[in-house]
Amino acid sequence: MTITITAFERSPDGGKGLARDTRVRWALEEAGQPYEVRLLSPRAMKAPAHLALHPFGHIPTYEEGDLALFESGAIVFHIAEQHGGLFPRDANARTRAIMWMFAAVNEVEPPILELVTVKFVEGDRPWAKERMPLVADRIRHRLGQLSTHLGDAEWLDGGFSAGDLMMVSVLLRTRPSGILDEFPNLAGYVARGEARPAYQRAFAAQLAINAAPLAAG
Ligand code: GTB
Repeated sequence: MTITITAFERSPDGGKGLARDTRVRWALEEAGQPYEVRLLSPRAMKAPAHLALHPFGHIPTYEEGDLALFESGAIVFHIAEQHGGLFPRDANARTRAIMWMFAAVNEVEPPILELVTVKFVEGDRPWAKERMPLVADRIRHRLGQLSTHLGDAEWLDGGFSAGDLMMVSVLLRTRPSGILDEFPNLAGYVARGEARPAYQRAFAAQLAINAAPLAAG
C-alpha cells in the first residue's frame, strides 16, 4: 500500500529540515519504506480537504490505505511498530524507547517551542527582550539534565531507536540559537543522528523540494 505524507510546499526554514515532516521521512527511511509526498500551500493546509485529515491544519499527515494519521510522534510510533529498525526486540527496551519518544515531545520540545514563539511571534512586543533569556535558560536547564543523563553514551538507551529519532529531531531546533553547542555531548549525539544514511536521505528529499523554484499559480 502506498504511503503518502504531507509537507510544506515551501518550508519557512528554506530546507534546514526543521519542519516536522523530516522526522517522519527519517523514520520511513530507517524502516526502508518508500513514500509519496503531497505538498501543501498555506491555503491548502487550512482548506476542508486537509482539515478532514488534520483537525489543526498542520503538516505532517500520513495516509496508508484506510489509515489516516496526524501528529508526528504518533506517525513515527506507527512506522516503528509496523517495520523493523526503530524499536528494540526486547519488550522492556521497546517500552523505554516509547518513553523517550514521549520525553522528547513532552519534556524537551515545549521550552524549545517557547523560544520559537518569543522570537518569531512575540518578537515585537515590548517585553520580548526581557522574556527571551528566561526562555533560553529553561531550555538550558532541560538540556543540561538530558546531557547529564546521556553522558558519553552513543544513544539514549542502548542501540539507536525511535526515541533517539524523536529526541535528535527535537534538539535540532536548538541549533540556530547556539544553545545546542553549549552541550558538546548533545551536539555530538545530534551529529550522530544526522550522520545516519536514513537521515541524510530524508534531509536531501526535503531540501530538494525547498530548494526547487515554486511552480506558478
Ligand atoms: N504536534 C504536531 C506534530 O508533531 O505533528 C505539530 C505539527 C506542526 O506544528 N506543524 C507545523 C505546521 O503545520 C509545521 S512543523 N505549521 C503550519 C501552521 O501552523 O499553519 C513546525 C515548524 C515550522 C517551521 C519551522 N522552521 O521554519 O524552522 C520549523 C518547524
